[in-house]
Amino acid sequence: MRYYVLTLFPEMVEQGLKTSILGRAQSQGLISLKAVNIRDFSENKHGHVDDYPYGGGAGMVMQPGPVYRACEAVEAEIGHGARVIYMTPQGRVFDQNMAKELAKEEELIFLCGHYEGIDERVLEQKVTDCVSIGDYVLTGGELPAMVMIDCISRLVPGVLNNDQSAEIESFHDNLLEYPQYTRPEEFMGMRVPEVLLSGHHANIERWRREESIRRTLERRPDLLPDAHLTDREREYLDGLQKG
Ligand code: 6GU
Repeated sequence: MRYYVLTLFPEMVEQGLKTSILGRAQSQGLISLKAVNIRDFSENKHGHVDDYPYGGGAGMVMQPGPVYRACEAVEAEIGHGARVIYMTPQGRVFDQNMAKELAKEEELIFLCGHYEGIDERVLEQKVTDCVSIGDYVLTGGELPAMVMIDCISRLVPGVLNNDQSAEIESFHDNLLEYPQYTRPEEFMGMRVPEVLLSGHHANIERWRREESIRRTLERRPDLLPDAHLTDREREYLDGLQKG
């Protein structure tokens, strides 16, 4: 997967994605990241890329020219069509299913706005997808683009080790993760659940599934209608709901 991020803050994006698993994935060539500074495509002698909004109002608007030229440069480098994802709170809300779809692409171009947004005309010309990461407002699109890159990258083959890869399926199942414990067996008087010390793998598996179901009911009941439950698990859920 090759990511291109059009931004006024390229070092923010590079710095944020060079640590840990994504840093290693870049070193291994499984993913690559190029953060392109939109300011480099200003034709203004001061390097300005924003101006006052026509019609008045607060704040500044990013001009279409620098964004257009930055995007053209990246598209020329890629050499064929690629999706251009504009990060905006007005977009479709990102989720795991969208991540799975986007992980199939060879390249993705992220466009990050600042100030009060980007001139609508270049968005009309270049953007294929408008995406938000949730119903709250951030100062710019960089953190949302980094969130998407993190989420999509862990679906790229080889980025997670085989041990971690099973975890991919957990959200897919529409259930929250079960609780985890490690040593010591007792912490501040609280013991690790006995079943986890039993070595009885079928019982452990069943306990974990039930904890996932309980937790999903408590914290995210909206997920349950699409969860895949066995008949016995459905009875367990009914029992919880009856109290
Ligand atoms: Cl994609 N951008 C901004 N500025 N704020 C957001 C967002 C995006 N998603 C949620 N809030």
